[in-house]
Amino acid sequence: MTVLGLGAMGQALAAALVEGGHPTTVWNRTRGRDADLIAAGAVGAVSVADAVRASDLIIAVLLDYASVRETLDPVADQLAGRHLVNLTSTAPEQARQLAAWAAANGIRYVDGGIMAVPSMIGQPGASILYSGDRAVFEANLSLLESIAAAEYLGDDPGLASTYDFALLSTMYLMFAGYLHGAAMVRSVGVSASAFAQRAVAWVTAMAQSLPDYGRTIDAGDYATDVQHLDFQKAALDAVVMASQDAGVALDLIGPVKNLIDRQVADGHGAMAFARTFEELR
Ligand code: FVH
Repeated sequence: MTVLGLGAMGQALAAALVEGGHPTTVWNRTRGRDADLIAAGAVGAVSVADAVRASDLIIAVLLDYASVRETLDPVADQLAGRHLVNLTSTAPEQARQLAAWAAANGIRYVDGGIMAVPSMIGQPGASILYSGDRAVFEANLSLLESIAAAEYLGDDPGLASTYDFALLSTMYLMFAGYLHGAAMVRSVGVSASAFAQRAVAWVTAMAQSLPDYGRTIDAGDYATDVQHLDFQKAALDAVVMASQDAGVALDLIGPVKNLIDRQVADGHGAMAFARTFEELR
């Protein structure tokens, strides 16, 4: 197969493929980034057209949608009839546009969302979500499994990217929550490392309630006897006051308080916190 793009992730993917014994051709816009891979057994292509012609399966791991189009548009003819797996992060609608572009050029297309950092590639724990042309996914499954656990989500090429960014949103907000808490306890002399240990235990315990949240949301029934939004409002008011006392900016926690205040003001105070889902759509 061919890997287009030898940034941190492209290098990791190509290295795992070479290590797995797969004949691998690599290409990168800026020359010289293929040296270690060639030393390990990969073939370095001098042009993207040569790289595409070398394999039936092309894996693109470029910066963004624009770089994918800039790289692939000129070689659409050579890509025709081949399998293209795009692991570049793109918004769901951009993934659908790429799939439409591929279909118009006779290219079989699968989009992927990498749920791993480069050091995880080829290791247990790395996973990649795929969507688009199922036959392409299935035909290349054993190869794809050699870089990370592979899961197919469905025909819609935007699905993998939607899941990818939904999980990233969950991750960013979790890290942001930790940063806010670390800033609070710093006001009483606690190190970020010490707080991290407590945060891991607390976040792990709280994450166990996510399936309950999911069931509540899917049922659309937000009635609750415990910890309703009126209760949460009191709690968030206290958190905000404690944050202000600690001299911590409200950029992160403020929007959460606003969401709760809005629902209470609209008469939903007796509902569960999970009702906030409805405010976000
Ligand atoms: N690294 C990570 O942890 C994350 C994990 C989740 C998925 N992302 C996405 O993977 C894509 C590639 O990420 P990366 O880490 O390899 O990114 P860079 O190291 O910055 O390398 C970028 C490569 O893209 C090439 N490139 C940029 N612009 C162009 C262009 N106009 N034409 C052709 N190639 C282009 C760049 O080439 P060069 O600058 O060396 O010439 C690199 O090969 C990305 O979507 C992440 O969001 C990684």
